[in-house]
Amino acid sequence: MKKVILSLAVIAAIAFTSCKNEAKNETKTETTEMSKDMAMTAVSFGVRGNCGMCKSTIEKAANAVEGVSNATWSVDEKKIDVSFDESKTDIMAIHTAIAASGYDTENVPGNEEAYKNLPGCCKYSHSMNMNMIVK
Ligand SMILES: [Cu+2]
Repeated sequence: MKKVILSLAVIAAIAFTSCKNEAKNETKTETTEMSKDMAMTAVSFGVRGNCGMCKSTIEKAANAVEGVSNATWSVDEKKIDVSFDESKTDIMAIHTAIAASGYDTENVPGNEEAYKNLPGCCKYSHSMNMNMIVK
């Protein structure tokens, strides 16, 4: 019986220690992300598209702009979240790059030639709503 209690105490001690370590790690990660965010400008704007292939084309176009650190397009929201370094590029350059790949943004219509060359499943409707609110 004593042995059982002892081993329980050991397990509890280990669990407590590992919890403590986890909490420490979380705090560390948060600080790193925060300082990264401060150096970067984050914007969101509407971009039309249909599917996962659109997603990779749109994100590739945005990420190819120098100074863009992260671009994520949401198929449900028809919206892209972009983080970029304002000393290297601006929002218009990102709109233009996405439009050049054939996709309409809320400010720049997609390049027609590029649109024609999109795979059939990606030929989105030009009247599609953007910036959809999704729960
Ligand atoms: Cu597509």
